[in-house]
Amino acid sequence: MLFIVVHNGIITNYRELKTLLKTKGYTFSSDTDTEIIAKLFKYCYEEDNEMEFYQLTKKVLYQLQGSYGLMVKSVYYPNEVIATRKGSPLLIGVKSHQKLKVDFVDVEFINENNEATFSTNPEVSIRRSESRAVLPDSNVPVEYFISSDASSVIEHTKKVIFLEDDDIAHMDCGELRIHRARKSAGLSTTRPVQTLEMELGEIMKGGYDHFMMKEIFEQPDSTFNTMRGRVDFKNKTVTLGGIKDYLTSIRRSRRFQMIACGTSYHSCLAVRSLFEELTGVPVSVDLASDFLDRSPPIFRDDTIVFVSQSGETADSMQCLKYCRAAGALTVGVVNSVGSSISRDTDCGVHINAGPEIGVASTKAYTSQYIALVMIALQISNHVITNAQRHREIIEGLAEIPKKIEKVLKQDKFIKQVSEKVFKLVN
Ligand code: UD2
Ligand code: MG
Repeated sequence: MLFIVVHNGIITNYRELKTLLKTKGYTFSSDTDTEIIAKLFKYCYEEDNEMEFYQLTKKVLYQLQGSYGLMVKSVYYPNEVIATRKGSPLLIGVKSHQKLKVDFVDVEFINENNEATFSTNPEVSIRRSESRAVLPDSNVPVEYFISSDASSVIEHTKKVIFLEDDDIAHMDCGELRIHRARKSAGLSTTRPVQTLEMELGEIMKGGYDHFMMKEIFEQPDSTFNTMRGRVDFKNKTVTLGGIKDYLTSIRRSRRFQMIACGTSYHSCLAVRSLFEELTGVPVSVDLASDFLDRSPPIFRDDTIVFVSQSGETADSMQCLKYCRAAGALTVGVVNSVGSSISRDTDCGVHINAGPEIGVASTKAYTSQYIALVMIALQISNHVITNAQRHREIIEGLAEIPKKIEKVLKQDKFIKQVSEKVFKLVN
């Protein structure tokens, strides 16, 4: 194991790369796209083993297509770690017992013209010594935490650096430097060390054994929070600040396309018939991966709805890029404020369910469903013949938190029933 890789995302040209590496005599022990990354590192290293780790990484990234959050270690570079991203989120938590000397890290541009060559320009050494990096002094160790999500880092440190696409973070004996895989115009040349606002308590398990349990039991609150300030239960109206300026365009659409993955996809399926009933416009629901495979025609007057808890779902992000390029109106339904999908959609609705840590989605699902119902209500509230139906639905929404509470109160009973049922099955 000469190179160790941790990978989140999908390498789309891995078949081509695999074929190439096979012709060079490489063998593979898995069918994963991730394995080709490690092998490609080895291949590039054997071609030229004089390079620094970040230069080698640059060379490898030049070959990769798709999306990745990537961490790499190697026996050839002891005490060094690489963290890099493209299309998948990645951040570095910085923990030190002493106050950090810098509150940002400069991005080091070494080779501005040619992405694939690594000249040893004399300028490099000057730039290096001038640039600000996290440089621990030998007595005060610094720890780094590499993660796709701030919530997993927060129990260790609140100081984080969010990497941008194509950033290569190089940690070497405690020093952290950030390089670029390729030149991109207009991008900031520093990465600030940010302090997370999130409180530890907000994401801790709060008395439950599992986050999933906690999140299931949060639903009376989370569903209410989704509607808070948006549904006027007295006057039976809905106002979504996030889409109200786009209503004219949305109502002009002859069809809606919903795109999501996993549980979010199911919330789209669940709401589809109500959406069609209220808006009178056909609604298609697609898994992001399926949509990408087909690359179906998208028109300028289509409204495309992207549903994602994290707002970072790689496949959905790719669909978003595709639909934007086609000129369609894009609407996000997202839990994480500031996430990629939230930022890159034209407009949207944050579901405000609070952080969801459990991998199996629970409270995000119920809040997505409610958000989508609210969107359907808002889009169709200019149609007078809908008024009575709208009132019924809003009365139904008002009851959801209490009804969930009632069900959850029966958890002991539900457990007893399931224990009995599963015994029968066994
Ligand atoms: C906004 C504020 C909320 C409160 C409220 C007062 C934020 C995040 N929300 O809530 O804190 O001050 O106004 O009326 O500051 N968006 C997208 N894509 C998405 C999701 C959202 O583009 O996937 C946009 C949306 O179009 C809007 C902004 O992000 O411009 C905030 O969306 P929201 O749903 O949080 O908006 P709202 O009015 O409920
Ligand atoms: Mg993978």
